[in-house]
Amino acid sequence: MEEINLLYPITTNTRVVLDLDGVWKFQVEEPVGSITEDNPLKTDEVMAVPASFNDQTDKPALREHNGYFWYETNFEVADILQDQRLVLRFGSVTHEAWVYLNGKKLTHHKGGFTPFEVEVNDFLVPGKNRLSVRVSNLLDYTTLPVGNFSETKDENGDPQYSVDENFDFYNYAGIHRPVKLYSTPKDYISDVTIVPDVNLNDGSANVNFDIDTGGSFDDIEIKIIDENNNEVGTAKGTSTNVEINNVHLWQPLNAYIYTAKIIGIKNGKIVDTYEEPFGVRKVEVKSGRFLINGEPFYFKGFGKHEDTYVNGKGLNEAYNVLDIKLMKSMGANSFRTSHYPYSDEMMRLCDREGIVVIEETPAVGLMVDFGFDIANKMDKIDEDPTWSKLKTGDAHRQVIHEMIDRDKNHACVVMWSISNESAHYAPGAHEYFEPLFKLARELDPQKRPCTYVAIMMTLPDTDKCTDLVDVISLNRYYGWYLTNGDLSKVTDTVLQELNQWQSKYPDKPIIYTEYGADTIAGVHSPYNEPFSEEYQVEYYKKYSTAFDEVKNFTGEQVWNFADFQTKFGIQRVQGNKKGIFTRSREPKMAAKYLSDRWNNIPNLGFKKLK
Ligand code: BDP
Repeated sequence: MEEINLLYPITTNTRVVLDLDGVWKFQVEEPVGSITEDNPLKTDEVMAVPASFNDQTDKPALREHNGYFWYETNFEVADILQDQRLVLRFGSVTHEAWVYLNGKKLTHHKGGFTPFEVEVNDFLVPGKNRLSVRVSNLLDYTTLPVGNFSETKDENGDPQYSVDENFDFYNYAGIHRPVKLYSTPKDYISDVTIVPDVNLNDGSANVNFDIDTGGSFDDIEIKIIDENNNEVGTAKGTSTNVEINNVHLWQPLNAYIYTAKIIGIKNGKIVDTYEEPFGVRKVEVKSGRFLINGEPFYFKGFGKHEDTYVNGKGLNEAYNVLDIKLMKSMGANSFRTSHYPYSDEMMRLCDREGIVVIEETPAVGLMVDFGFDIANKMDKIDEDPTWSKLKTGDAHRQVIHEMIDRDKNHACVVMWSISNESAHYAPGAHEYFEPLFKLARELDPQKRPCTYVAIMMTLPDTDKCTDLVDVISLNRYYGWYLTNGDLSKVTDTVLQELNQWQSKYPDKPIIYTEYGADTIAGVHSPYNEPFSEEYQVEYYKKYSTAFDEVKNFTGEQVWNFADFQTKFGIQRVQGNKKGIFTRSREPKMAAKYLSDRWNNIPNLGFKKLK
């Protein structure tokens, strides 16, 4: 299968990175077809990049716009870079982008949560260059995430689009992640694949390197540098191994990062260098346990969102840093990138901070008529038409490919989640998912475990796909969407279901990837009423009691880390309020409860292998 090269742009002694972020011109394309790449945008409207456009305005019509819109900036390239290979890279544009330079088409990319890049040398002109990006935020039954799309005509006959999110987060859009122009020499390192093989008995590791290049080199040299800047191994060649003795393992919350310095040599001279940070660790699923470096790991943490005030889903590094500190102080060790791959920057941060990540594709909403009426859905699962209606296969294959290619070297990523809450119980589910799991396993050089995240209708006797997963991941809302206000039976229900899964699949670890209750910060109740902070605490207590009794239960990730924005709806008051923190990261009472619990559960060795 064709490889996608998505090395993160960095500066080295042979590479320069220019930052094109800032305030760009912005214009909505209304009517459709009224703007083309030929002329500069005629607008006074501006938007900050990277960020969602939606919350950078006081105008409701702009915030809720569905359709096409344009961004534009100008830049000049220094003369000293003219003989270099110049690449324009977008960290992500949500959801579809057509990119033009000086009115000429550079590239097109569909999929809002993965990077893409293009060489621009042949398109540059002397002086100012006009970079324009046409973006669409439309979603339908072919895209990931899945949207309910409809089109009408206005009084002039022009199309008006509407997208109803088939999922529970606001459809933020725009240029969400950094835009960089970077240089490489004409002969360059184009990709690095690192696969550590740890020998836990003698404390050594054999690290395999595959280096791809563009142009040509006489030699490739690899140097492994430790955290004290000492060289601890070297090798030559594009496909080679380096042995590290007395290896420092990358451990949850105790990261150790080596740097692989890749050097491309031609005619006796260094032509290109690239540096890839990596951790050495072993991940396995065995006898109902999730092992990291040979020891049973217990996931403690959260489902999250990329979601902050004003930035929307745009990169917000200060929030990323704060979020990880808050997680650590609570004794959490992990999160899931619900419901799409997060930024390169977040993944690099998690590597360094020792945060364990379950990385998820944007396959969310793969269930026709998504809604919160679980009880009603449960009665109709055999008639669910999802897999005959959705046409998401191509997008799904593409994003699995892009996600794994981008993040294959990250020590923090220990498992891929192929989808969130799809109709895994419906006719046709297995046929849809089997090839996707096969693809992910083929593409991942580190052969990480794979899972999907199961909605409440996916039960031991209704699920059609559990044979495909290494780990059973469950989202459960007993005491919230079912029996709201009555927590009396939650522990028993949870326990009973977990025991059923365990006896049916005794070798598969089970984790909860979501469970939660909407909670309005500051609402209190002596009767533990729903929406009060007390109810949220009681809710979590009931689940904890059940979890501790199940041998193969190896992780709890609560829903959600923080309150987040959603579409409008009678079940949502300014968004989803299941956060343990508010949207501005103030803790609710449950933060204290979970922090007391998690700080007393070790990351490794909690539920020992017998
Ligand atoms: C699940 C989804 C998640 C929602 C959550 C909820 O996986 O995206 O936000 O429930 O309803 O359906 O709060």
